[in-house]
Amino acid sequence: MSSKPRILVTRRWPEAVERVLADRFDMAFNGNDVAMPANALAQALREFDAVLPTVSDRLPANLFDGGGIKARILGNYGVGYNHIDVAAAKAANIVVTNTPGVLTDCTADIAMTLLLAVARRAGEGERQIRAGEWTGWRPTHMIGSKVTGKTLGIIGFGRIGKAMAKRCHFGFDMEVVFYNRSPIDAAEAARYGARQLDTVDEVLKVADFVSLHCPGGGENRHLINAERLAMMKKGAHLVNTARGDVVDEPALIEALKNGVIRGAGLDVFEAEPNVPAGLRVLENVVLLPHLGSATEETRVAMGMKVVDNITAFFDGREPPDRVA
Ligand code: 8YV
Repeated sequence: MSSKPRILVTRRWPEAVERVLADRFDMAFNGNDVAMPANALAQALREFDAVLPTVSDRLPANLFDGGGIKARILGNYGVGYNHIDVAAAKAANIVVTNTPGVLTDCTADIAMTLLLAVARRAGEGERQIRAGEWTGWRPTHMIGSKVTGKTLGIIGFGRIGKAMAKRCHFGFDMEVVFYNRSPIDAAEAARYGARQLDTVDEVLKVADFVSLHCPGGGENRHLINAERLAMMKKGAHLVNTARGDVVDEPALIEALKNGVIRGAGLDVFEAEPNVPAGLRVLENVVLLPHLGSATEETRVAMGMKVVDNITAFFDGREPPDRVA
């Protein structure tokens, strides 16, 4: 019998991180690397000292019900943790940690990729060439929207929102306005070339591009609904690299179909990996399979953050990235 804490890693992680985990802990994998069903996760909470979930695992309150819980920490692999009922975990005396900071740049890079791709119709162009349908250059071919010099509206001015502002303001000469729940010092906002507005609606009304960087779940569920989409400029584009549930997907599909807004770039969806057919058939949307943090450097750094968090916890120290 090992005296090391027993941990369950719910998906396969970068090899370099798995090696460190295997060295420090009595580690088990979910070998087939598919999302674990609720009953298996409930069982894991009763068998392991730590469970290390990802965004593909759902941990609602009922998983913590019924007693017999052994797990003392959930070391989430990712910064967003709305897939975990944190209050229920806390009530079951389970600590929850996340991985902030290390995925800021790569997530902002994906937001920028989507913004440029949807504005300049890169997905459509790719599809046209691959289908052998390009008939040659012409002055009126696949005309998009200019990005440089336009106004970006950011919802959620945390680390990733700021990184997006920096890219757009200093890289693309954009005017940047944002909504954030708490006030941001004007001098701090100016460092990112950005200016705070009082409401989400004010941002939506003036922005040519709206980029979402707020957490999912809770009061942010369907923050962008039919009414708010109607407030956006007719030629505006929406970019979502936050969480799928921040946007009412059926309302977005209607808005895109009816020209309420011009286009959308989406990295996240309400019921991943299910992407509604209504979105998949639209030409004016660019769709990515939740790639925000998907670079070698970032995925390793995220894993090492989880290692640091659970190591600190089992050493009796405060985990650096504790959220509950
Ligand atoms: C992660 C993300 O890959 O960290 C987040 O919140 O959305 C992604 O970039 C994912 O959460 C892994 O669990």
